[in-house]
Amino acid sequence: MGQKSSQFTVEELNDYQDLTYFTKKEVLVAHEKFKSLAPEKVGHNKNAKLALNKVLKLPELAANPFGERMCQVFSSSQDGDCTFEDFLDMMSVFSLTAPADVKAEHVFRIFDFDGDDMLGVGDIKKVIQCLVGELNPFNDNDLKRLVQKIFEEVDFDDDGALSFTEFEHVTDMCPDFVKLITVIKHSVAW
Ligand SMILES: [Ca+2]
Ligand SMILES: [Ca+2]
Repeated sequence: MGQKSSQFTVEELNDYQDLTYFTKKEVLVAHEKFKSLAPEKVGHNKNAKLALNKVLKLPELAANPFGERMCQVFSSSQDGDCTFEDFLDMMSVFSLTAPADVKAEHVFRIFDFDGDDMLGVGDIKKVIQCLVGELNPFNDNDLKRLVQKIFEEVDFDDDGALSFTEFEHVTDMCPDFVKLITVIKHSVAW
């Protein structure tokens, strides 16, 4: 009596703590955020699936140029709709406590728009377009040159696509790319 009731059992919280980079308390904070997006649904089903447009109302995602793409990557139904568990995974991977290599792996998946496990010219163009948004300062030639420059720097085996290993070098060699990744890290970090 008088105690705030949780929608989770102790076992569930222990499991989430083991499976994420969050403490139990942080799991509950994440759930409060998830619930605030659709209290009527999540209030009686803690793991209710929310439509992509609801999830994107989270300020951290709304402000992120890759918000929609991130939801798609973490969505267990692969359409961007997220259950709490999908949402928790996403928040956890981009939290401050998640290791850099885990973040890099997921950034790679987010950038790999066509899902072929390589970052091709088309993927990198989309990444740049997401970043510059509607204020696009590049014409087609600028964009082409920029992509060319990136590939000259980091496509070590000259196969016209970046593998994950090549992508890992990007952060060292090309400061602009570091910025891209930091955008994601910072806007979701909390
Ligand atoms: Ca690809
Ligand atoms: Ca390559």
